[in-house]
Amino acid sequence: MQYLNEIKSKQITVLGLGVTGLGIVRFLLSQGFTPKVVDSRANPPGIDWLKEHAPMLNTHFGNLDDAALSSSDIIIVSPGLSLKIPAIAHAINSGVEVIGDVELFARINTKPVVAVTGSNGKSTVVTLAYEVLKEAGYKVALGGNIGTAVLDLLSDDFDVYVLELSSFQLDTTTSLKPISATVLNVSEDHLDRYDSYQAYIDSKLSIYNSAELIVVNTDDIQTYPINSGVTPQVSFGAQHGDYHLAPHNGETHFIVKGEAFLAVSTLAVVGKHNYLNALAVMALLSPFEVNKKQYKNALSQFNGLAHRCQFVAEQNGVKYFNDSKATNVGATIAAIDSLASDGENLIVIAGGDSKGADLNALKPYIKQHVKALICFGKDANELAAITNKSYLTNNMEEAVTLAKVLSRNGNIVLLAPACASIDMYNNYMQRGEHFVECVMAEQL
Ligand code: UMA
Ligand code: ADP
Repeated sequence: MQYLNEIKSKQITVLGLGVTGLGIVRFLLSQGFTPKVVDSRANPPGIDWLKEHAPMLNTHFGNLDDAALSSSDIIIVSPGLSLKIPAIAHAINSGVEVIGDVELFARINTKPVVAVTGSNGKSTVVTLAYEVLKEAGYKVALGGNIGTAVLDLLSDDFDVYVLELSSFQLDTTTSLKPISATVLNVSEDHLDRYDSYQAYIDSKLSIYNSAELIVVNTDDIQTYPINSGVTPQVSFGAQHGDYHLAPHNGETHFIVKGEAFLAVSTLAVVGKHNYLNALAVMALLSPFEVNKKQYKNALSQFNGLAHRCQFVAEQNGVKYFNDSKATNVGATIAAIDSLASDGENLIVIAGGDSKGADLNALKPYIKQHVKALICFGKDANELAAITNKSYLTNNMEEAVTLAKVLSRNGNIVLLAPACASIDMYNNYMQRGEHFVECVMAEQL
């Protein structure tokens, strides 16, 4: 913790008091620091914790322009805040060092880190990697964008950290040296925060800076580092790469460096995207000692995460799936791809805040596999305009009722919004739970 000694006398501001901010405050307090705590909201989520556990800290809740940010030496900023916010940009221009919680973690941590970013599949991959490492006997910590602030995890007890990193977190991180790192895939997301799609991609690719092993996706050229350099690379992909899929003894297998390793049916979760996620895990964990039996156990016990293509119920021969976590176009395409069968068997419920994405990429998938696209939420009109199979509704209740009317025996009703939920819900979990409630409500 030598770095902490170096900054003992510095004026530190924790900017943002959500999950990340609380993690930073707790960590700094445990190390004897008394940071100033700032949030632009009058009542930030962590305010009650702070009042109870650290009432002595200097705070400012409200307009950031009045927070005197430029008088700090170091600001540790939460990922939900853009560095372009004028008060933050002004502080940076005044010479204040602005870093994220992952950067502070990286400056202190001495244990190996497996780092995962990408537009889709991050939480699935980090959770499966965590389960595999645990099965292999490692003491492993799982955190980052998946929901646990990294500084809440810092401890000598762990052998390895598996971290999900968002582009927002990568934007404020420069010192991380992962033992292995991947950009799983890239498709449009968060364009309300970046100046261009390329800026978003560049942010993702920064995960490779200083990585010891780079894991790329042969199906997505955008996941390759811009400067290939000398860092060792391994690859995964559906048909090509060190880790790929191929038939063996009449069944599709995970192929590891030319050898059939395990049948894909070993994995409890289905869908081609999940087979790719499992390949990514194998590539990322190649620096670790994990045998076939340990993989078999972990893969067969992994039932997937809630709100990701989750089966809800079957009613009158119609199956209902909740993929509320499909908050961008790429995830909705993956869900349609993995649930579609011959003909237009899907009724898709979608909409919300598209975050500035181009929704047209959905068109061929809707054309081929979707019987009806039921839209609601902020960008419903824009979404409905991509096909003549669309219906506009006002809310989830209306959307599910209409789906029940339109569906026939053998159809699948899929909530896969291609949009964020924040226009109508607190988060994607609440949206998914509401969908399940509506599905289970009085049957037609
Ligand atoms: N906010 C303010 N004023 C402030 C601080 C925050 O208005 O002063 C707003 C932000 O604009 C944002 C919200 O509060 O709308 C939450 O921001 P935050 O930075 O306080 O978020 P945390 O609670 O710290 O949670 C963050 C991640 N959230 C974001 O990046 C928006 C969580 O990922 C992550 O689990 C957590 O840190 C721990 O690492 C969530 C997420 O939605 C799941 N991530 C995005 C995604 O996956 O697409 C990137
Ligand atoms: P993230 O943490 O990147 O949001 P999740 O594992 O939570 O990823 O999955 C988010 C959404 O993306 C879900 O709708 C899921 O079905 C879909 N998904 C999961 N893996 C992939 C993948 N490899 N490619 C495309 N979509 C995926």
